[in-house]
Amino acid sequence: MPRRPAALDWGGMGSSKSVATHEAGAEGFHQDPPRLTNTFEADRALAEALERLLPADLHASLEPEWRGLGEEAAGPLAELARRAQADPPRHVPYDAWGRRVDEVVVSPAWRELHRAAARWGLTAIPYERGRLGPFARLHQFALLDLYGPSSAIYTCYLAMTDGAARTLLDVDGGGELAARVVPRLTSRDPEGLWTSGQWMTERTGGSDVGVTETEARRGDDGAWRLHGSKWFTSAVTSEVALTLARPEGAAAGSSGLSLFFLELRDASGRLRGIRVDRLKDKLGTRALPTAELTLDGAPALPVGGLGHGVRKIAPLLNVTRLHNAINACGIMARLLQLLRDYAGRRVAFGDVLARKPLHVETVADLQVEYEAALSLTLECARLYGRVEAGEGGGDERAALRLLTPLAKLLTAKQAVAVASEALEGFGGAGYVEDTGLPAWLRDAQVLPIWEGTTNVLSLDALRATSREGALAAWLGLARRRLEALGGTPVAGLAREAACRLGPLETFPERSAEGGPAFVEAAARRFALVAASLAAAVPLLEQAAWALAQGRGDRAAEAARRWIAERVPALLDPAAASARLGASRTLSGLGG
Ligand code: MFK
Repeated sequence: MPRRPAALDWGGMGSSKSVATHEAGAEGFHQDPPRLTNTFEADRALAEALERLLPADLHASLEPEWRGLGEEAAGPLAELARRAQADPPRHVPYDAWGRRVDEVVVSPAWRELHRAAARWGLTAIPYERGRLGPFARLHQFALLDLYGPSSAIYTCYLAMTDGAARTLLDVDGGGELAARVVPRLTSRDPEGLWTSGQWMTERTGGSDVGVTETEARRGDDGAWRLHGSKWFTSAVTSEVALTLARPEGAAAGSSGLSLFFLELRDASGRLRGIRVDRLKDKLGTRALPTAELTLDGAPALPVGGLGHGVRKIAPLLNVTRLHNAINACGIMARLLQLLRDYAGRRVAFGDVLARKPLHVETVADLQVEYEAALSLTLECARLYGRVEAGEGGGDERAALRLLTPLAKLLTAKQAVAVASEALEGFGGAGYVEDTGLPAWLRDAQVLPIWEGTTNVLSLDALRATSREGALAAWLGLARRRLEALGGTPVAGLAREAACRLGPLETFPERSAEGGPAFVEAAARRFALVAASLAAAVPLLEQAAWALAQGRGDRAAEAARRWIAERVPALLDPAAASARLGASRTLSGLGG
């Protein structure tokens, strides 16, 4: 049997598997499909990052969980995800006797994925403070990286549930509501875990939430009821939801909005003042029920008093954005695993793809994308865990505020690009539905859209920079960490990365000279450069660690390629100003 060449050993710890060839039986040629094995054991980048980031004793105690979930993800969970995607949710508006019931029927497999999430503690871990301290988010994110690609995007429920728990604790910390609901949202009991929706998008827009039209009216009994409609509500089978509404008479704009909590059903399971108008017919995430809703007197409770709804729901946004990032990582990891396996099976031009230099080169480039995405996302998880445990200083909190939108926007774009290239790596099979491969591209495409588009997040990064001093805080931390790599084999690369931080630092000041239109037009470039450099810092640390531990030069090569080839350059204000003028002409959107 031919051996897999070293160049394709980038990812797998168990890559000694022999290479199968195609079979040519009585029916003629047919291809050997890609196969999954333990997804944790196949992911060296994840395993080594966790080894570096966690104390040895904690790492040793948690590794069996990652290995266990990696085994489940390769087998039973992947099968549940396949069944959930093949049996999408249905809206049943009326029962057989004409009564409006608005049931959303999901597949049994979907419910099993919920139970598995509870068993693995996927929304519980960050709130079990005593157990893992500042490392809780890292453990949770490692598990999500493994569970996500075998969940048919059940992770959407988990993201919003985690975000709702965080928001209730932040906004209603000592209150009765948080005390009653958070334990349900963070339960490990498969039958007791509640999930939460996050209803923000209305017909007026998903980005410009300040124009929300839903009204909150207070009845004579003092209770609040919501009237309006919500245009995209994922996870509509959840028990509870957080949403925004404008109390009657409140000011226009986002500060006049209030944050409300809803329990969706009464004791008999019927929706309370909520009508499901229809389920969305989406490009991807087809196992996930996403509905249009009418709120017709839905009972709701204000969270943390009235007003400043957007500010109050922000913790939820920040949590779900980080979940988005780890989902993006999961998709990339899974496709790389499948590609590597397939490359050992698929023969073309007389040899397996694994020995075709151009194929090897292509897969290696995708691995660089994944390692950068994972480094940045785990960096956020590390910081978030420290902040939640009260160990992160003000600088770390501010840096996290910036890195959160950056991680979301960068990794989402990477996931779409990697999914597209990976499908190409399977040739025609990547374009055929019953291989299951096209779903990856469809699902990846939601990642840059929901929870803030790339442009909205670029503007959020600027907001965090100008209002919250987040850029300065992160730059300070990044410089110190790059300096600490002096004397290691990656010192030269660290110096190069540090040099590229300079233009970022002066960007806000320089761009302000160009006026508000220029600042806005340059925001995406700024965000992509900052995100790429934010990924470079932990990538370099990982590389230095791997070399020091004798783990080979995989991580160093990923860091080298990332910094040399993938970090874009900032435009200087004069060039960018000229570019904005040219963009108006080029786009046909005004001279
Ligand atoms: C697999 C993973 C799945 C993930 C789950 C997917 C489920 C899908 C469900 C959805 O897609 S729900 C819809 C998601 N919608 C968004 O993400 C909204 C996108 N739009 C924005 O993020 C806008 O930037 C925003 C609505 C926040 C703009 O609002 P405003 O009110 O016009 O902006 P403003 O005035 O700057 O912000 C109001 C306050 O919130 C300010 O605080 P102050 O009142 O103290 O001045 C901001 O600093 C604060 N704020 C805004 N964003 C923040 C934030 N604070 C912290 N973090 C943030 N990210």
